[in-house]
Amino acid sequence: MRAIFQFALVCISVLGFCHFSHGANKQPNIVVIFSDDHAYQAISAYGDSRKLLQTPNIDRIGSKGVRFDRCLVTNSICGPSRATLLTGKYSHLNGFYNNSNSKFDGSQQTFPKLLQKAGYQTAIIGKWHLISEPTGFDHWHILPGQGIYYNPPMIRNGEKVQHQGYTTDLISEFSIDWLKNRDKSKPFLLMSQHKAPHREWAPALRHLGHDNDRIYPEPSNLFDDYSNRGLATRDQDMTIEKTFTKLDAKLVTPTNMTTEQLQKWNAYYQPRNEKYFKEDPKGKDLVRWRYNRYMHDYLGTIKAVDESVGKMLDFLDKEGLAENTIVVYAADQGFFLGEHGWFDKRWILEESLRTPMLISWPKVSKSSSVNKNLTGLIDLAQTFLEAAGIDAPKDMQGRSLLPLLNGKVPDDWRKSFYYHYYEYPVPHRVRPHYGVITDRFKLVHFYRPDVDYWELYDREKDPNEMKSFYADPSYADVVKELKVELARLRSDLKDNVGAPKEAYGNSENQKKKKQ
Ligand code: SGN
Ligand code: CA
Repeated sequence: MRAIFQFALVCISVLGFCHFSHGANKQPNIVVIFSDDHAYQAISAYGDSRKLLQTPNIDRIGSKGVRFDRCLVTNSICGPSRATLLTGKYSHLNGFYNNSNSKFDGSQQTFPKLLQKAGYQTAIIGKWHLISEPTGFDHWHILPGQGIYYNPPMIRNGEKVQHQGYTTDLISEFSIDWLKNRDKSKPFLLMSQHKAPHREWAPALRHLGHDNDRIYPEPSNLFDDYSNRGLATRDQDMTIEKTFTKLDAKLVTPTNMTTEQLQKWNAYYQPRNEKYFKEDPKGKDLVRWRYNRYMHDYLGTIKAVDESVGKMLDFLDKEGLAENTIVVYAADQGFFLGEHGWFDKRWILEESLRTPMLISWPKVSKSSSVNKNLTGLIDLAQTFLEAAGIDAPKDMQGRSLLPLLNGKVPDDWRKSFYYHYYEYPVPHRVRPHYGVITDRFKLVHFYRPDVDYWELYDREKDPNEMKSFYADPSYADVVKELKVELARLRSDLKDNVGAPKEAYGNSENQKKKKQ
């Protein structure tokens, strides 16, 4: 009798342990690998027609899970997009509108805080860019501001630290070290956030020359003349022709390298720069030269990011963690790789609105699948909470992607998506605009008094978004319907009261920072 009683006690305590601890793998681990300005055109899994580069490791996430083809951002720049990821809310509710004078209110609700409260160990390593100190993380080790590519200073749990090496490699190393030293009895959230491939696109020394001086295929609209669209499109400051600097072109050297690093850097760039000065290209030839330099450098930085993803996936495999770990690869927004003659982002146009997103959770996700629904980074907070068995707070504005991970799209999945960009005029002079996006159309309103007009894009007829159909009478019904839908979204999402003046940034601050 006593033996039976003891046996029952053991069973109860084992069951109890399984129920409450991570031992039973109830709650998944979460690894978010988040890069800065990574265009989907520069991930081989997305199959860009230019075949810009191979990213075998990022592609591995897609082959174990889902490639999201229409993952959109709510406001296509860094800080705002990151604030949306953390809060599951648009800029007008989380208060972070722009990169120039917004400061993240760290006392507000975020998904890392909710996971932490539910027993997760949480860490963020790499680019943060939200001005205030991170909250909701047991461990944080971040780049100040934008961060730099070589020998970066960082801030580790409030303390300044100086590192030697290439930033992408360091972030990768620190991320894996944190995993090695974690408390193994708890599930974890790790946000590993790269600086690359952000401007000024400085590759690792081992990747200089990665493309053997390839001449890259050009996008068909590299020489866009901006006709058939409004003033905002013509009056921006983000062209390869006019805005690209000497630093972008590597005609001057970065300032923060060691002598040894600089030697290797110069061994690659100097002879090529001499050739450039000798040939002294002008007009379209100059744009073409810059475009090729841009592609070499931008794609070069991604090589290190891809290697870093490979190391992380290998580590999870080796530790037996892969099966019950959600791995997300995404960026804070998309990027123009010469389309419309541009670099940078900000616009509601496809290249900057869409961000790459690949998610695997082998225990749940259907392998090698592709999702074409309208999704967003704003959906990730609720996705993680649902995966962890936590009820998402009602004021979050996305929707869990969990059903989509195994191919079940709810009938009432969204058919339209709302976008609102603010920062103006510095940098890049992109006018504030909001709009509604559907599978086929985009209705956009540039709405400030200096420039106030509408545009309509039809991606079926005009996939490169070279023309506004707003004034075309045959689209009158589409415009009418989309205006109703836009008003509905603005009201449902509570963005119909007008933004405060500060939402648009502070150009004086920006100028000072540049000096
Ligand atoms: C810097 C860049 C801009 C870029 C913003 C925002 N200029 O100001 O080109 O648009 O960051 O980027 S730079 O010459 O200083 O690199 S974001 O990714 O942080 O939003
Ligand atoms: Ca960015």
